[in-house]
Amino acid sequence: MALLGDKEFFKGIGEIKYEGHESDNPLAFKYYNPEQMIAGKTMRDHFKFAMAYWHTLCGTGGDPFGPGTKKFPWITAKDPIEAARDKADAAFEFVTKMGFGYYCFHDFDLVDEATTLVESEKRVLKTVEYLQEKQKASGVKLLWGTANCFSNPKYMNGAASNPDFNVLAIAGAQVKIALDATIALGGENYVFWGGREGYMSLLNTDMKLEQDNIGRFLNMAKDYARSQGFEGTFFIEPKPMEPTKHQYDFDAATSIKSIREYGLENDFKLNIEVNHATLAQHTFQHELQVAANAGMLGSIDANRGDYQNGWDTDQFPNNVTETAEAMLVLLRSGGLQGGGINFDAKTRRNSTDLEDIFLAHIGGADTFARALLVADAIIRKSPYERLLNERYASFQSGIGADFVSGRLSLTDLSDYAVSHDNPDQISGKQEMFENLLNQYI
Ligand code: XLS
Ligand code: NI
Ligand code: NI
Repeated sequence: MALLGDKEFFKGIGEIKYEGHESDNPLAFKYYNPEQMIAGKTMRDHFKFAMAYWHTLCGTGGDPFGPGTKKFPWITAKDPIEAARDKADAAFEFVTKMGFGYYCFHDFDLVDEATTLVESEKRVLKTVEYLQEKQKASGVKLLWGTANCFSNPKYMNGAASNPDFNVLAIAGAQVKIALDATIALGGENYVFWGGREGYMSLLNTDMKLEQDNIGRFLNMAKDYARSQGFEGTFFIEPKPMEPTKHQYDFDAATSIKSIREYGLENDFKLNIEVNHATLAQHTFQHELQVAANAGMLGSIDANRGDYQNGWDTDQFPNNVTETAEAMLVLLRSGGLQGGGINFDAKTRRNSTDLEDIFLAHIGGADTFARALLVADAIIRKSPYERLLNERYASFQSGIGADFVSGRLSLTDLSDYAVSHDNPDQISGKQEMFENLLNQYI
């Protein structure tokens, strides 16, 4: 491995290699084999795995009942720029050792926010210079950047949806800095997750003005980025609740409607997060399919929720069955448009060894790899496609095909129905489809 920084933080851990599922080495991939070809592409290119700066390098495990538990050796320097460089060294050491090609960040994951916008911008730009060097030395790339417009108490009433124009303007300045940073680093995409864009009580909320303001704000951000030469894709990341009770980008369907209403459909797609899907009472695969149907399946934030509790636990993926269903959607819809698979996931508060961060990402990558192998085998070897097609056979010829091509009126339906009003009962065969999935796992 090329020497990337002055300090090595993950001592004793080398490059993580593919060893196959017979291997007992916890620090090896069992299924993720980056060079393996699946459906015409390497696994590496299907996934474009990315590390999330915030969870992996910033979150030390604090919760409402106690402080952080993790002693990260890259969070020690007093000087903010020195601390940012240490963090960048840790980031690139980790991504390189994992053999992942990408990382993602919020502006103030990179470097601590200062007390003024001007000073904050200076800090971000200085850190970006260092990241440019790191990217050049390692070949690691930026999957997407974003702005944290939700942590600072200024944003307690929202950012672009804030009832106070002053706060909206500050959010604009912050997004401009984050866009500049993303562009300077050759970022392939830019994400908007609506942190506190939503409301707690309708009594004090002008919902229409707030949503229209978000539309104006997103258009400004898009126009600015394009004027600066950004050619990547913008993503909206839906989430139904948390931190606000009613988040405006509730789910994929709601976000697609907003994107079209604001006239952003040529520039925006969706970043679908597993745990956000399940919080919205949908499955992950449902959200992927909704996005794919609109031509907006852009990227994935990979994690999983907890079946028993109702918040964003951001655990690492390990449910092969759920992920295999998702990979079926991915393969059948032609893959991600511009994005990749970002592990928006954190190790548990009591997982305190630095090694645990590797184990977690290995497990996540292997879950996706195994799921992709299963989905690919189902498509190639099983009767799945045929069975699915057969279910809709009545639309493929005769009067059903006429309906699909728009040649029938309601009277035509009625005329046909009077002589066909006792159709055969056709089973949905759900259990057979489920068994097929099981067979290939
Ligand atoms: C929070 C979101 C966040 C976005 C980036 O729930 O998942 O981490 O991915 O702002
Ligand atoms: Ni996310
Ligand atoms: Ni999340």
